[in-house]
Amino acid sequence: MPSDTIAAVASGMTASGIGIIRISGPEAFSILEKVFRPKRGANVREYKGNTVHYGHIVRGGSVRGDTVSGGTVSGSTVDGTVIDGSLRGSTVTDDTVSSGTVTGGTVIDECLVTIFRAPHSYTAEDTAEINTHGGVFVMQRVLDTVLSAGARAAEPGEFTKRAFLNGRIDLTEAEAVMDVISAKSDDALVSSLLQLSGSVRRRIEGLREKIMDELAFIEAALDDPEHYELSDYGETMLAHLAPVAAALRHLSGSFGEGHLIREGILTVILGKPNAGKSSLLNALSGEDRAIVTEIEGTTRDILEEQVRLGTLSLRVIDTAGIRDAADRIEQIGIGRAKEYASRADLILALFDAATALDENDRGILELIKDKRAILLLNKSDLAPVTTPEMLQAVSGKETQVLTISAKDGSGLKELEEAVRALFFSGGLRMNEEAVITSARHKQAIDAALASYALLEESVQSGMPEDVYAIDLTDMYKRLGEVIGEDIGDDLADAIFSRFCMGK
Ligand SMILES: Nc1nc2c(ncn2[C@@H]2O[C@H](COP(=O)(O)OP(=O)(O)OP(=O)(O)O)[C@@H](O)[C@H]2O)c(=O)[nH]1
Ligand SMILES: [Mg+2]
Repeated sequence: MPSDTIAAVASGMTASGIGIIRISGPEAFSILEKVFRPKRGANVREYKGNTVHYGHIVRGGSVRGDTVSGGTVSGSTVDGTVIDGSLRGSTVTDDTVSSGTVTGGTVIDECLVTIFRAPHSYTAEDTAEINTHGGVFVMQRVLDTVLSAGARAAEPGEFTKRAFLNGRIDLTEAEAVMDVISAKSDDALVSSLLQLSGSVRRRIEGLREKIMDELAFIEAALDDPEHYELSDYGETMLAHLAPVAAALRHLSGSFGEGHLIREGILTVILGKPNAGKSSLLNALSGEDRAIVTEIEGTTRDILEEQVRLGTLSLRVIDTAGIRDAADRIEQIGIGRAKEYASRADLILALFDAATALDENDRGILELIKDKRAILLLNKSDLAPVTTPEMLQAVSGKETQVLTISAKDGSGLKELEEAVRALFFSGGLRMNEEAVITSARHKQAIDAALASYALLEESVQSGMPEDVYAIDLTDMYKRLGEVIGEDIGDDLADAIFSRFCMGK
């Protein structure tokens, strides 16, 4: 159990309305006492949990054990350090300062302090959250003050790590916290909130219990052969465990989908020059991200944008128009476009309804032959030279052609539905199902399945029963890794260091 007290800015380090400095650990309240002067005198160390207190953060004051009154802090510099400009010259008056309250010192900022008493806090430790004004400079000053009063600067993710080490959350929940913070779409948020609520943990725990039942029975029978009959138990055991293996395969299989939910679908827009690729990127992102002109070959480099399409998240890549270009820079751009296309999850192949299909278009159809692609006929707001039927005929693909206009945004709703059908056919039943989104979870589950395969082999080749126990133990341990049992310190450090500061 951690023994020191840590502090960090828990809100982002950018100018905003409110900044939060979080202090957690056994000394949280005695450190707070040194830096917080409440408006109404009260013993800071004895504040009740789940209460909020108004006052000021001061630096360089001293904690007085006796009661004084009329303590006045003016805006002048007391300990030689600079005071936050907005408070300079103002007067802060404490009518009554009771026992255990800081006196003197420089006012850094006015604030609200929220008190959480162990174990009812995020970390399960004594925690104080100081809400200050959200200026970067002020937050840094308040944090510095807290650190010089005895707290240690927290590592990224250390608050969440403590919640885990103190047993308040398991590892899948801790990882979900990070996913919630970085969720880029509604689906990603729903899946991480589900994980945070323990859906993956409960699923894994249920499966582990069944494995433990078998293990316990075999161990008992080996210990006490007079009372437990083990002969031919192998087949019975496999029959008991078949649903466990099926559930594990299902979980492992959900990773592909989970990964797409979490990272976003890598979507590459391909098309001949002037088809409207950059216009489509702009329409999807709702911003003027890419340069659009009527000049062919406008885009030369790759441009990436995270886009929300309904509840989906896409990483959309705009590329240079594909043609037989003489220009050297354009050639390089086209090379990059092809390279991205080769590793895309999805290609949006864009065709220009206002021009005739040409060799460049045929080249693109050839390029996407074996890829997951949606054919889009753009500029539907103009008089058609190429119709959907003509494109369909040339493509020879079963794929349906969608008509869109990057200019007026028509057809984008249908595009969303097409993407959803392509990737999440049958829909995401996330309310009922645990979806694995972490590569680490998948690895551990696959390792458990490998142990299960060994177990099947042992049974089929008539190995003695004590061999079963080895594979069962291994399965049990591997699944324990998912929820954070039996994980080494290195792994825990690696996981939590991926968190942002202050979480
Ligand atoms: N009317 C109409 N014009 C469009 C539409 N989409 C794009 N355009 C126009 O087509 C021209 C080319 O658009 P871009 O988005 O630059 O095309 P691009 O495919 O990125 O072109 P390159 O970067 O040169 O490969 C611009 O003049 C756009 O305004 C559309 O849906 N309707
Ligand atoms: Mg372009």
